[in-house]
Amino acid sequence: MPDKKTPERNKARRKGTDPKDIQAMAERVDEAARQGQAIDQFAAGTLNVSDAYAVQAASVERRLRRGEAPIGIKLGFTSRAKMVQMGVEDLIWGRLTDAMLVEEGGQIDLDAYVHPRVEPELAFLIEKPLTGLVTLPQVQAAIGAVAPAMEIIDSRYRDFKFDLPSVVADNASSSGLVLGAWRRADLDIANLGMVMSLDGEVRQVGSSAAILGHPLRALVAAARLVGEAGLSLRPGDVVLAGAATAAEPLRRGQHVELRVQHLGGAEFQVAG
Ligand code: OOG
Ligand code: MG
Repeated sequence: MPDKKTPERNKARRKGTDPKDIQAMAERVDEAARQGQAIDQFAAGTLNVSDAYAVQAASVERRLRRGEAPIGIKLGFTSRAKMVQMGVEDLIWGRLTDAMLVEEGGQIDLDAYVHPRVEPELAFLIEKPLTGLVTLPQVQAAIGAVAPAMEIIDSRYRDFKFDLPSVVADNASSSGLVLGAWRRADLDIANLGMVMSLDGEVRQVGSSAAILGHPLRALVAAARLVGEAGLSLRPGDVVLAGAATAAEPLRRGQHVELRVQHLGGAEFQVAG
């Protein structure tokens, strides 16, 4: 459609990205994920954070149109270790779909990814709706279960390097998740030891306390962030709380295992 806007109206327009550009950027990150091909991050200043979330939503919408189903959300940069590793200072969130689920004990193929890394997390299962400003007791009452989890992150950007808007647009590097067994969240999870091993060698050691000082705070943050987006955490949703330690690059043939104190563990294999 021809643009009939007067210069005055153009000037009055909210400063931001054109919806057509949002769709084009969404296609770019989505195609990179689909093909496991690295792309350049968006040039500094081309995208603000709120438009980056619009790109994220549009890119995940493309997945849903291909038949994927939403299963929940993930948080990013909830620990100091992750912020330092990636040089990013703000909490972010991304959207998870069923196609990202990797069977516990199962196998992944590196060809499907750009340069995947794995990180130790906790997952929560939402039992009651949660959105907006909520308290820790409200969060506690809304959780059905907790599980040890590993996230497989795979930034679509070259060299795994990005600024905040770029990583938000790329769905917070969401790529895969491995869930251990769920158990009722009736134990104290404030400070659980977490050990991640690659081929039997301990590579990352941390505590659930590294996640915002208490992993339940990740759910307080998740409720606030989805609330700001006009959304809600719904019963049945999975929430990944964010990594407790830095992430480890994955290599062919590797066996990856996470053990979490009192919660058990999860493992998977990288095909050779
Ligand atoms: C962004 C995602 C961060 C976490 O757990 O902190 C994240 C990235 O590091 O590529 O998933
Ligand atoms: Mg993560």
